[in-house]
Amino acid sequence: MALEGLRRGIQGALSRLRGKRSIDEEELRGMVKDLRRALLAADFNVRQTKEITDRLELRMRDDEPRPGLTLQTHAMNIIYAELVRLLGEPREILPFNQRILMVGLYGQGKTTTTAKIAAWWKRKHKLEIGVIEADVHRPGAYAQLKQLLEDHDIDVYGDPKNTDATSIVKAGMQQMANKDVVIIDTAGRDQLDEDLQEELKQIADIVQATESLLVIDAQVGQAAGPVAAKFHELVGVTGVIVTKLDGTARGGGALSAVAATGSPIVFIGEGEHVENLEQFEGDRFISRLLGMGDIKGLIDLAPGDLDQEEALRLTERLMSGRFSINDMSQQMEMMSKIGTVDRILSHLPSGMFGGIGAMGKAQKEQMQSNLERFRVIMDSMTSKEKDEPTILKAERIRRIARGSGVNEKDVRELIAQWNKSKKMMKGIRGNRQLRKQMKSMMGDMDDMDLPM
Ligand SMILES: Nc1nc2c(ncn2[C@@H]2O[C@H](COP(=O)(O)OP(=O)(O)O)[C@@H](O)[C@H]2O)c(=O)[nH]1
Ligand SMILES: [Mg+2]
Repeated sequence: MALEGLRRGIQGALSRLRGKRSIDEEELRGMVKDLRRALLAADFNVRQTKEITDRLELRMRDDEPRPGLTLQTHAMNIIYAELVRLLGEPREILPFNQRILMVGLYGQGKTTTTAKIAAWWKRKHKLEIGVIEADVHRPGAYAQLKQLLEDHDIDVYGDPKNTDATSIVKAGMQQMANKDVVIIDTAGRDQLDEDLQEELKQIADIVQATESLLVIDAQVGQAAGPVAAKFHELVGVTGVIVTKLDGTARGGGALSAVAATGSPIVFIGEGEHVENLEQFEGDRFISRLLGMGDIKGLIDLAPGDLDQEEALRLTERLMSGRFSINDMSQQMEMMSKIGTVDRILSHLPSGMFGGIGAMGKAQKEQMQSNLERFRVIMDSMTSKEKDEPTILKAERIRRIARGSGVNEKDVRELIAQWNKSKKMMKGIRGNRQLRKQMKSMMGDMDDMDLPM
């Protein structure tokens, strides 16, 4: 996930408090220093860093932790609240009757993000979506956009031979007139120069955009603030997308600098692929960053045909104590719809699988391939067997193996996995703190007592 370094830095700072009931001056100063270093390394500016560390120091001295809360959790809650405050209020854009103008400097990820947003809404809402490629300065922009969206059933309009962006936009808007959403990708420059400004203004005039979304590469760090302010002046930015958060340790700078301009961050990009887009909400982002998990974000990753109610019900049932192979199968089904194990793990509380870091690449790949094989095996089980896996003895195992075309060993492996998952679920239930986290994540985030 993004900002891995910051996560480790904060966790390192907090680890000084592990198991402690009180803290002495020297330890407190050490912790504050660790936190300062982690924030600066993630490119938060000096003033913001000072604000956060000062508040932490003050509140660690003055605030009495709530009864039952460890000192470490207390400190984590303070850091959580401060970071969420820094990132500002979230804003969701609903994809109905929208004409969306994408703007930004050269190479920031505009074309990629145009495709990502179109695909995101298509996946979640099954709407009619059209995109227009109006970058006439970069040869191949149209082909790039078409290629990004080739499997997505989204109309792409462009005219690679035409060098007049405004006429492309006019024709495109006509062709896309009855779409629910039209997204217009524009050209960028190294600088926001006169020519580009003029072209953008003309396009904006034709489009009469309902939203103007600015795309900024996280790599630019603090400089994202002035860029956002400039574009805002020009076209009235209604939302910002910070891209390439996967590729830089310094993404905190871009996020916080944009938030400080008052333009809401609406999405973040975390990879080159069309599906590497996430809706941005500061509290959820920070919750994940701190290893508290983000169940709602996890569900966001899923396509529209994953019943969210069902997903929450399943999670609740898993937490309640019963756990059949049916439940495991459903859980796996849900996981595979959502995506790779990697993405799922980054949304779960870090205590859940003994910490994300504890799971190596090979292990993750193993889990992914198990998912696929297990599904085949489960198809050959009766519902009674799935309900009461303890009845699975040699003869049934043989039958299932034959029915699903695998070795008996594979079937036994599935049973072993079920046993392991069951134990893990038991472990989670037995872990009061983790249980509370799960509960608060599943409940309404608004009336959430800090998710600990
Ligand atoms: N790692 C990573 N690469 C990205 C992301 N978004 C875009 N890119 C890459 O950045 C480069 C420039 O992107 P592009 O969409 O062409 O930028 P544009 O000039 O603003 O349209 C391409 O190689 C993209 O694949 C992201 O979120 N993460
Ligand atoms: Mg482009």
